[in-house]
Amino acid sequence: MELTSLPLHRCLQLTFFVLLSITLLLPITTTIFQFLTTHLLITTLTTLSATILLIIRHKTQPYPVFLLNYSCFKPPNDRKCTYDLANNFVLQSSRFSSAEPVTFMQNIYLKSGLGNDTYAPPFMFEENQTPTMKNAIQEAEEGVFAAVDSLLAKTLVLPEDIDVVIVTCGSFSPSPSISSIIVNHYKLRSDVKTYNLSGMGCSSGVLSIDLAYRILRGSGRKIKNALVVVTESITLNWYDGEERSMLVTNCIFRVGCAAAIITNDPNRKSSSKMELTHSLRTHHGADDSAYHAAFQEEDNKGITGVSLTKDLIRVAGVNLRQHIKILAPRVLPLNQLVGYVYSVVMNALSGGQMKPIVPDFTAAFDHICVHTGGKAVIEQVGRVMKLADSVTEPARMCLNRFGNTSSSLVFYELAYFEAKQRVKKGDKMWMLAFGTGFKVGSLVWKWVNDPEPELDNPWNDSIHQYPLKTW
Ligand SMILES: *[C@@H]1O[C@H](CO)[C@@H](O)[C@H](O)[C@H]1NC(C)=O
Ligand SMILES: *[C@@H]1O[C@H](CO)[C@@H](O)[C@H](O)[C@H]1NC(C)=O
Ligand SMILES: *[C@@H]1O[C@H](CO)[C@@H](O)[C@H](O)[C@H]1NC(C)=O
Ligand SMILES: *[C@@H]1O[C@H](CO)[C@@H](O)[C@H](O)[C@H]1NC(C)=O
Ligand SMILES: CC(=O)N[C@H]1CO[C@H](CO)[C@@H](O)[C@@H]1O
Repeated sequence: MELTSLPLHRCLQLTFFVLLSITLLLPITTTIFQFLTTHLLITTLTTLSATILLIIRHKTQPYPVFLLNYSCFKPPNDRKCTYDLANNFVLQSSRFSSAEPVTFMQNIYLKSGLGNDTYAPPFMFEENQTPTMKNAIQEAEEGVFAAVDSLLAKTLVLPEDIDVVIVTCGSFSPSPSISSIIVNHYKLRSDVKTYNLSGMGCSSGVLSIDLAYRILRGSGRKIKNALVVVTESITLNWYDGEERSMLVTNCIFRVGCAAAIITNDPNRKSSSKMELTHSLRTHHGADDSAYHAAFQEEDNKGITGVSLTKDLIRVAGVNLRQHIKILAPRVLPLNQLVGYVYSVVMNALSGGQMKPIVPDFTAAFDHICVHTGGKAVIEQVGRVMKLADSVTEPARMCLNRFGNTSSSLVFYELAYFEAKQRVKKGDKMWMLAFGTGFKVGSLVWKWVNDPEPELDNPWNDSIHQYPLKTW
């Protein structure tokens, strides 16, 4: 904290405290003073080293990092992917040799937890319904431009203020990249640093915020504003084969895009939404079963798809426990931490006989925002952390309304908390995401302002219908 940024009443309090201490400690200070004046060398050395230490500490102190604001893309109403639309698409394509995969997809769809209001990519609404590169770029551009336009308009950040652009898009990497599409469209500065991440899976929304955090904390404030764009283009990812484990993604993968401005500019703190206080990423890919749990490959007929094994749910549970072990000591309040550490020690002493307890994360956070790739994953997270249904409600409702939009989903969920007016200044929020690899990512946010109702909240026309009674 800089002294110049202290408000007046704080300065007065501080001065009062110092004066009071001097008066109370006067007898002791006089003795120390006499000692120091007679040992001049010690005094000089101590003062000098203390000053140097203070300066070093001040210089190396990382800057606080804020989320200024964010926007989510809400596609137009005529792009809704109802059950009937999805079903007709499958029937018309008549690609399948039997009715079996069709029935399988119908069942999955009805059990998936998705409602009839999610959004499909543009090509599904065209005459010949053929996915092309052009459609895929259209899908990506529509989402990116809508989210970034809205974000720049509400944050009053000019394109020339943007120092870093981080774009993440799981399975679509055109050339020039989506980050170049953004630089070209918004005419960004020539010294802007861009990062286009692809293939990083569903946790990449959280990990691209983590990347912005790492860049901004230590940049000497030469770099102030990072634009983070989290998107996906599903047009080219439709799976045409008949392998069950690969058909699942057809049923739950949907259109979505989000953008955020991350900043370390102290002048913008007062207009920011949240401060990022912790960030943790763990990678569990060294374990073969975790690595293979969600895998893009060719089926036995040579058709490419993403296969989701049943093992995914187990893997998510096991790796979440490992992730929590590292996160817990950093975020838990003392009383929870003591109990947890005790149970871990007992677990080690008893040779694994006594299972370590699951710390109560609701004591450390006011809100938990879980990445909601699928119904089974949400249920597993709820089981592992013993969360009440009310805690996973935003995740379930988000899956119902928007489907699995991959990495951008955590932002749609964040918008749910705001639309429901559940957050306020000072609240702590845990954002948790899982992704292929297998990766787990956590961001811990603290709200620095009371959120105001937003016109462009993606829930703005539907929030009154939620939460739904079913599951
Ligand atoms: C979506 O609509 C179909 C019929 O059009 C219906 O069978 C299904 O239950 C609906 N899904 C939800 C979640 O309401
Ligand atoms: C974020 O944007 C909205 C406009 O959509 C604005 O009302 C709000 O003040 C902005 N900042 C914060 C901290 O919410
Ligand atoms: C969500 O969709 C993405 C993209 O298809 C997939 O990689 C991921 O495994 C899905 N998540 C779940 C839990 O099904
Ligand atoms: C909801 O947001 C859209 C833009 O995404 C806007 O055009 C519309 O006016 C908003 N509706 C309400 C009721 O705020
Ligand atoms: C990591 C990654 O996906 N990089 C992509 C960045 O953009 C170029 C096109 O400019 C792609 O070819 C890369 O694959």
